[in-house]
Amino acid sequence: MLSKVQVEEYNERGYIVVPDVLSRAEVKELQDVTARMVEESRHLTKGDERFDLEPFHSAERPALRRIKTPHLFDPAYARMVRHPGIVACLKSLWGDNVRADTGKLNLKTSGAGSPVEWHQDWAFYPHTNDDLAAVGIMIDAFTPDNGPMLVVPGSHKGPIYDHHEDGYFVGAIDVERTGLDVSGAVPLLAPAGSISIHHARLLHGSAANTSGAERRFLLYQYRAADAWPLMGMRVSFEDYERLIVSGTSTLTPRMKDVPVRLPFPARSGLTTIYEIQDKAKAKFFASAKPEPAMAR
Ligand SMILES: O=C(O)CCC(=O)C(=O)O
Repeated sequence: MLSKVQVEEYNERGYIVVPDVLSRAEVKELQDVTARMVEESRHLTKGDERFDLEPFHSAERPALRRIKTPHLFDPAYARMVRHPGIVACLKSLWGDNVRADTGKLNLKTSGAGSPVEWHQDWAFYPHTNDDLAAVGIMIDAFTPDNGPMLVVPGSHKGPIYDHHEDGYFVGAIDVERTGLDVSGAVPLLAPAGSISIHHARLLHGSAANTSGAERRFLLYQYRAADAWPLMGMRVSFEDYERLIVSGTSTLTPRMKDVPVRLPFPARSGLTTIYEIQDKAKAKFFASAKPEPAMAR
């Protein structure tokens, strides 16, 4: 669980990093299963329901930018959704009643790894109130040069920025056009086995991985059980109720006066943030391709 000081820090800054939530054995298991997944993608030439491939992916150098809904594909990932250390932290923030949403694993392979443009998760999935957060499990150490997540402290209390371009939702903020000030951004740096919790309205993004080390980040989304999705449920009502990880559900959503702009219209056939943001013309972060010498 979080201390009173940690809860205050989260409420004030919109994020918190908690070290040592996972054991070494849990981290090792996640590293191993992830390496196996990358190996399984080796002969793919395009993404599928499990994998979003890096643009430079090849059989010689298999590289994923995302494993989609990893909890559906391996029990080691699934166990993390209800990890007691994680659930205890969320209960400290919102009380007993907590519901999971979905999850993803963002990989940034050494010497490359796609950036994630500045955005607010809330722009993708607004709810009836904003007690929503993403928990990021650091499968590797997050260091200044391996593309750690960057956050703008306190920005969860500010506006929801425009994530549209040319009339379409692109899931990214045009920093220049909107005059967004990201000069106060800080990187979330911590050893493997730590978690970050970031508020759904917090501004965040990440640069390419220019280091020689992997950066793998397993992200699960959670919400207070009385926050209901304005975009509708992605699953059946019965499955939605099964997403409760602590306490009980309710059919009475808690309503809060929160800024909302729905992510419509959306281009069809795009599933991951990378595919959606690829369509944005304005880019803040530079992409990186692996040096030929780094092929393996
Ligand atoms: O992987 C990262 O650094 C950022 C992740 C993120 O913001 C997302 O996938 O929505």
